[in-house]
Amino acid sequence: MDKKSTKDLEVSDRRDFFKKTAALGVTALAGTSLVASQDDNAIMHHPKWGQVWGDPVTKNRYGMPSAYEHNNTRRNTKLLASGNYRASIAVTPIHESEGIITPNGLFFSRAHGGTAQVDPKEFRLMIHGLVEKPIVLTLEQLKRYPSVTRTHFIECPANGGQEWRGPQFNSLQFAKGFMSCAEWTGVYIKTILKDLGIKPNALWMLAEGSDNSEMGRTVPMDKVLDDAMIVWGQNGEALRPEQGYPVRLLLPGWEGNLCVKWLKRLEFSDEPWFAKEETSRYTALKPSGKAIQHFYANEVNSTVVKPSPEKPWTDLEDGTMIEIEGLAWSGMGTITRVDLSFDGGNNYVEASLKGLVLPKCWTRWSYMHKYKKGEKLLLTSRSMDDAGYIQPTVNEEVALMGVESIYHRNGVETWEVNEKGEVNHVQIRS
Ligand SMILES: Nc1nc2c(c(=O)[nH]1)N[C@H]1C(S)=C(S)[C@@H](COP(=O)(O)O)O[C@H]1N2
Ligand SMILES: [Mo]
Repeated sequence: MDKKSTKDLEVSDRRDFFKKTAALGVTALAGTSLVASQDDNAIMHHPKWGQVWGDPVTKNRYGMPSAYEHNNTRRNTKLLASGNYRASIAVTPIHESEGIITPNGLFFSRAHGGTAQVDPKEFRLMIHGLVEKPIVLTLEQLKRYPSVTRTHFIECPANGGQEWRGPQFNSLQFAKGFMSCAEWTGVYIKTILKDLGIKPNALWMLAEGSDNSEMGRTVPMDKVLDDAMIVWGQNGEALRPEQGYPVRLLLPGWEGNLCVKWLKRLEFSDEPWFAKEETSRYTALKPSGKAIQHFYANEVNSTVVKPSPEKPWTDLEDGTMIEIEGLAWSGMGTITRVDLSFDGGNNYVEASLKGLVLPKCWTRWSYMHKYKKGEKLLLTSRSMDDAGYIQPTVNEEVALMGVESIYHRNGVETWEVNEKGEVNHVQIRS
């Protein structure tokens, strides 16, 4: 073992610290610290939790977050979706998110017929239609196919859809929480089709759920053969019931509604199912009255996470170095760059991408800012992806789509930081 003295460690930690902060583009740190030390004697007290035996290690067979984190929960409101609590949507507290993974208990959840409780022993998946060997699989049989693990977001295409005409929610959770990101484990459908044999005239795949809504969605074959997956693992454990336990469809980057949960049937066909039984696609109405029909991938998007209405700067002291953090994502590819504006989109600086930068995945970004007490800011972020897309301004988006749309809103979002450090959701028409 390396026997460095504490002093050595301190020195090298400090070196690392300055290397890192230099990499973040922070200058003028000499003689100052990121966190100002105040008169605070708390460290002098022997805390009460250290004076008693702790809970037995087996108290929670399935671990729970600290009781002090009780506010970090999904939330729902009757304003969202149908207003029926069973068939509604519970949104993710993005303002509390760390990194790019949403914990399973906080993953957003939308269910048209309530959350089904599927008995895995009774689960069957039927794969039929234009395949050489139609089959009915048990869960165990399905899991014998070679599996892969991939990190992807799922976003309801109605994320932010209440806000075409202007902000409705002074909240990041409600404005952008119809999405989450997880590490999924399952099998590529192309792997199964190699085994079963697909007929050349198969052009569409119908996926159907076994829940009360029997949700059906049709997916074009090129997506099926690209990266469509059937998944059973979510962040290192079985899918949660809210995510479709035991098995759901995952179409990386595409509309969340297509990712059918509690999956029971895949049928391959030479015509789109919605030509027969209409249940299966969302359209986007343009100002001309025409609709875009085949509108599947969630476009390049981003938001500032900290600060946000839920994470204001009211307690920040003048001169504090503060990290502005956000998320960027694109259903078309990998995030290549994120810009941040302090004046509502007139001028931009480039933010740094943090940690893993993966395709069709949340990407964390940050920018270090020296806070001036009383300053007023309009924080706007704008992201780009490797498919060549850039997030539109509000006016660009409205010119194309009008304001009657519900789905696929990805125009830039702005938080106003007022002189007290409070953060409000505003819309800048530029
Ligand atoms: N079987 C079934 N699948 C479903 C739904 C449903 O109601 N039933 N809701 C869809 C919608 S609209 C969305 S946005 C996503 C949400 O996935 P999540 O609940 O895991 O976040 O699931 C989709 N899959
Ligand atoms: Mo959705």
